[in-house]
Amino acid sequence: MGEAQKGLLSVIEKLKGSTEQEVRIVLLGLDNAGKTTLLKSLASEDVNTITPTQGFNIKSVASHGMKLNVWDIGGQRKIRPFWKKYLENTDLLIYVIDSADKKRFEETGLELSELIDEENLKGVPVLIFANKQDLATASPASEIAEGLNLHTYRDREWQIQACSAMSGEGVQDGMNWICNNIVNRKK
Ligand SMILES: Nc1nc2c(ncn2[C@@H]2O[C@H](COP(=O)(O)OP(=O)(O)OP(=O)(O)O)[C@@H](O)[C@H]2O)c(=O)[nH]1
Ligand SMILES: [Mg+2]
Repeated sequence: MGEAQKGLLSVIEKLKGSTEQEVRIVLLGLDNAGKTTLLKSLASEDVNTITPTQGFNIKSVASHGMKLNVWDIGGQRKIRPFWKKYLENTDLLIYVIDSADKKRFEETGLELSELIDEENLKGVPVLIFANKQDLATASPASEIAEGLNLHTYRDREWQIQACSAMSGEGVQDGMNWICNNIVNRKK
């Protein structure tokens, strides 16, 4: 390839890069819900060596021609007060629930309803992953949706998706919803 062609190619590449849509996603949920496992699974990384998140992780994942910048923030009780600091300019919230942790359904529901009321998340679409469906004791997504009163959410798009971050099952279905939703919103 000649120098002129190379130059042209790099200009085209730069233009392509600059038009690529960037999307800011925050990934929240109680500790042990499986947020980091989900993030690693999205990035096709090993999911077997994960430890509790003390601060946050961020990864950029390419999907449907978009660049998804995903912020995974630790869910331990002592870290939750910091969630609010990450919500500005969020395009989408992913909320992860351990579907087998029935003892904490109420707690996770309260945290979600507080987030939904945040000014910075006004009208922001939310995808709820009913995670750990591979466990025999997991509640079905429909039951979790009912417990969370999702049908009362009228000010935003929402979706609940059953998944296993560990096996990857259901994760892509959730990502498809995200990408279709964002594409539709920007039209
Ligand atoms: N069986 C099963 N275990 C899972 C699944 N997803 C995550 N886990 C396990 O749940 C535990 C917690 O996962 P993490 O990804 O660290 O959870 P987290 O939400 O990031 O937790 P914090 O960083 O403390 O907020 C780990 O032992 C994971 O292996 C799943 O789909 N199925
Ligand atoms: Mg984590």
